[in-house]
Amino acid sequence: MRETLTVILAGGRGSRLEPLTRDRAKPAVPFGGLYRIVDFVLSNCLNSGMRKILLLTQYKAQSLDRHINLAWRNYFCRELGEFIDVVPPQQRFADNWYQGTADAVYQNIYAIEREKPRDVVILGGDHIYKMNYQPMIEFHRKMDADITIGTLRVSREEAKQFGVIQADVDHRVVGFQEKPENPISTPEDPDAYMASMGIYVFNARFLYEQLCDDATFEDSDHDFGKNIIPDAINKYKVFSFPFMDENRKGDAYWRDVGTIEAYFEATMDLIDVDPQLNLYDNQWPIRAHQPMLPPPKFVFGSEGGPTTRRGEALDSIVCQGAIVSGGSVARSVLGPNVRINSYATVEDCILFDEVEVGRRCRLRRVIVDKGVRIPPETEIGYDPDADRARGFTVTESGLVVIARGEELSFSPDQ
Ligand code: ADQ
Ligand code: ADP
Repeated sequence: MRETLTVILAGGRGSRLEPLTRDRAKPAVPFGGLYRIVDFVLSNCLNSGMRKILLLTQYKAQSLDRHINLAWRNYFCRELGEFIDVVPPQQRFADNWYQGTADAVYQNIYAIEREKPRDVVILGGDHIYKMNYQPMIEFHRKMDADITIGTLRVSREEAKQFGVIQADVDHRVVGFQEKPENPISTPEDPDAYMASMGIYVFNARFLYEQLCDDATFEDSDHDFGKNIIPDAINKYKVFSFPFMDENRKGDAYWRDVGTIEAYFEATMDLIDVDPQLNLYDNQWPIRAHQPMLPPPKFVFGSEGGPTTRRGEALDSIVCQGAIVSGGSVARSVLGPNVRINSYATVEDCILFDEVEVGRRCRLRRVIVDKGVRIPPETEIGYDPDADRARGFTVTESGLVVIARGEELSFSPDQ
């Protein structure tokens, strides 16, 4: 592992996650109450023993940068050759910012070479999964591969959004389609498709050569999925490493939370009684920034009488500092310092840090960004047209997203 350098691509714009990515990069978007999306890949790195990390950022990196400093810097010891460096675009070779993902790596080629790694592992910064990368690196070395691509079985519909791989019985990649209209299935099952997880192990020297070559091609997008991988298939040794769940002996859990719907579904997966991605597994801890906050508290409600509401949360995740006072929460995730007031009902919601839900509010299938105060007696998630008219983002399935700084002045103040 000491001969491995890890590069995490954390510069995705995340436009399909708007408005959650309005002020922050996609890897910095909160997930599961306590975490940021990037904490999953970083926890995987740490748990796999990968301790030389370059995190390449691009858009709106301030929140991400601060998070890395608060949550991650202390796990790495420079004296032992370990580091996590957040690298903004270098603009060394060009006036513009990074073009594709390969360009992002190319612009940092000196920082990579300086470490003299044997292999370079390239990972996306915005997927939710638990994976030990060691077996993949060992497989790459055993096969004497130039590139090894992490892959996963998906359905036809899903396959269209990913790179799709065709491999022979020895896992040698013989075909690759980037986000194809007509994906090609695996030979053994016409309903199964092998998707690229966008994670790669490269032989370091081979990577330098490919990036330098690609940089000279003017008509290239300078992207791994669009250029580097498809161009390498027939010329070099490219292998597929299928990512499996060793405990469940089947397909592993991996989610691209690139859209609001996918983000919501993956969050709801955490609430399952027996979740496929278990956060309570101390064999594979997912680390996060844990501010010093008091424990969550549940209060019976301030007024007596027959209509008194218990403060309760069922099938939910509730973070430190939250107070549920006389309100009822179900199938939801409450971030740190959230307040739920009396007679409010919150169902199938995701509330980020410091959201306050006023008395008698009714919220259903709503995602609320950091610090938003919902005035008393507000109803959200019951009438999509009304929600759109208030300026909220409403998805096709009726999920409502309330952005940070949204003025909620349509309801009487109490
Ligand atoms: P996409 O996810 O569409 O497909 P892309 O948008 O290039 O690929 O993002 C890959 C990763 O790089 C993301 O983590 C993103 O945040 C980051 N990123 C994008 N541009 C960047 C830049 N200029 N600088 C730094 N980071 C950047 C890719 C592959 C597919 C594969 C999917 C799996 O191309 O073949 O199936 O990932 O999600
Ligand atoms: P996060 O919510 O991800 O922790 P921060 O609170 O650090 O992010 O904010 C990220 C960036 O967005 C900062 O540069 C901050 O100044 C900016 N920002 C915060 N709130 C707003 C807002 N309401 N409108 C515009 N920019 C904002």
